[in-house]
Amino acid sequence: MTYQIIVDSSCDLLTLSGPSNLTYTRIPLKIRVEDTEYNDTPELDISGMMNSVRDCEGFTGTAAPSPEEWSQAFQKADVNFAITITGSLSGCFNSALTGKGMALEENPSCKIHLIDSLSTGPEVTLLVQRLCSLIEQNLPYEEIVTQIEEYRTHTHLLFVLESLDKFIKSGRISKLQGHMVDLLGIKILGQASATGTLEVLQKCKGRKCAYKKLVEDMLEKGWNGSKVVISHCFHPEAVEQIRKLIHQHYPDCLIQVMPTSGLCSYYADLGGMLVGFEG
Ligand code: X90
Repeated sequence: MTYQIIVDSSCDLLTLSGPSNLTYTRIPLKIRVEDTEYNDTPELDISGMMNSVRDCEGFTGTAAPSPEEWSQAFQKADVNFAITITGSLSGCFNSALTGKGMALEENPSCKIHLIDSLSTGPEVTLLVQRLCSLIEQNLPYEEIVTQIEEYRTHTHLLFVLESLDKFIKSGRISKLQGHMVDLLGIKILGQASATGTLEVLQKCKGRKCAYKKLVEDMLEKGWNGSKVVISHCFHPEAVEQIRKLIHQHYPDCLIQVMPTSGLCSYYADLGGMLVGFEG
């Protein structure tokens, strides 16, 4: 029996080490800067892409993978688990759903469990790693589905962003939510809401305050020192600040750190911090 975990490139995790019958596949979203299209693969020069976005006076935007791309991926294994970025902000989930239908038409015996993460980045990484360990334990398909569905009810995503510019421009948050955030020095502490939208929790004066509030909010959400995943957009110093705060509460807490993918970098922008954890 061959297994596959498929994500879109909103998941920052580039490689996964698991059992030999498990493949990890990441389907790239696209980032458009006027006439140039960047494929969000591990080879993408994210810093170069971000510079061209910054310097662009015309159109920039992103696009989800096509149903065909999902369908082709689904046909590579007997059992597939696919996780997408929140369907409330992206067409990825719908595209994967159509792709699933296409793949099942080709091969009705292949198994596909599709998950709308209602989130992105590090929370998806947590789901991937949990799926990997469930597959490693040789559990039956139905049991893996039950356990991952249970697990995801207590994972969370918090983030600190310096700008909501891309969300406002692309109409992914309301003008009201985006209101005031471009004031100098204001950092936004937010969360992936229960329905998979961007929810602003607080507007903080300065980074220090935002990171402190972030860790306080983790505790409020029932985090008790279990694994934390941090994705950051070119901001290693902030990772260290958050690491210190986390270790003040739980000195042995395991913290996994990685750079944001092209897609998350585009939206989170320079200095953006995303934190996934179990509540
Ligand atoms: O389909 C597409 O073109 C992709 C659209 C993606 C929009 C959201 C990207 C979020 C990236 C930014 C901070 C976290 C916000 C989480 C809200 C659920 C990361």
